[in-house]
Amino acid sequence: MNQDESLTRPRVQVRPKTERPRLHKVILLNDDYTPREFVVTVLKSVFRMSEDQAYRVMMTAHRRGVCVVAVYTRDVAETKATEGTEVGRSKGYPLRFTTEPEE
Ligand code: TYC
Repeated sequence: MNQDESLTRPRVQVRPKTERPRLHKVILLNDDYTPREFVVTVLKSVFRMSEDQAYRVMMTAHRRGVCVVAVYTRDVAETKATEGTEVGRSKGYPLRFTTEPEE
C-alpha cells in the first residue's frame, strides 16, 4: 500500500446497499352480488391461477370477507387490481380488488 492509499482507503468494508422494492398485496373483497364462478374466472385470467387455487381464494374471500390474492411490485399490483375490478364492472358486478403494501 503506498502512502496515498493509506490516507484514502476506507477502513471499513463498503457494502453497496440495494434495497429490494417493497411488495404490495392484491386483496380480493367479498360482495353479495358477483357470482362465485365469475370470481373464479377473473382470478384465473388476471392472476393466472389454476381452477383449484382460484376456487380456494374465492371461497376464502366469500367466508372471511377478504383474501390476499398475490404479491407484486407496486405497479404490477395496482395494474392487476384495476384490471380485475374493471372486468367485474364491465359485466355490471361490484367485484373489487385493492392493494396494500407489505409490512
Ligand atoms: N359472495 C358472492 C356470492 O355469494 C361470491 C363472491 C366471492 C363474491 C368472493 C366476491 O370476492 C368475492 N355470490
